[in-house]
Amino acid sequence: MNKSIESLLNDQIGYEANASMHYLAMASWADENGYNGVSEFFYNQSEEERAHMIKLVKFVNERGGKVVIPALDKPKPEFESLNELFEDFLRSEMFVTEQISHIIFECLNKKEYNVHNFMQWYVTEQLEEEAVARTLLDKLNIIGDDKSGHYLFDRDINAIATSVDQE
Ligand code: OFO
Repeated sequence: MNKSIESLLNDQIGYEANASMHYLAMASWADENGYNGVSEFFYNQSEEERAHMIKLVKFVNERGGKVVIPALDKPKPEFESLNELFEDFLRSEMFVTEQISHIIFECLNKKEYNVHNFMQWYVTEQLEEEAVARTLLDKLNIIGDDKSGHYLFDRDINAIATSVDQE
């Protein structure tokens, strides 16, 4: 495997791992603040990002590359509001999408077509995750400060997320 592509994939392993821990911190904050639906959503998101990380680790190993498991950033422990939580979620997903696009661009430059092919799965995944994050943030912006709206959002979040996933 081309060394610069190997290094980009190792960076990506770190981004997925950081996203997983970031979402775990969000799940825990939501749990602590009585948003059980939101916390369940982020516990699941955290698991998903961990699965994305492991998929990359296995792929690099299968292709004879060298995986270097990175140190993680300390996730933010506190959030002002549900809006801040979901703004961070969308920002995090947009960052990951940018990095994936960069890997794909470099794969074409370096003629690493197998990696290019493998990364298409991540492109599709990111499209879905960004769509879910945008939809949830739009709903929160409509709700504003209305507490009963937050209650219903928390109750319905997993149904909303699943319905976006299936579109
Ligand atoms: Fe949504 O970050 Fe993984 O790919």
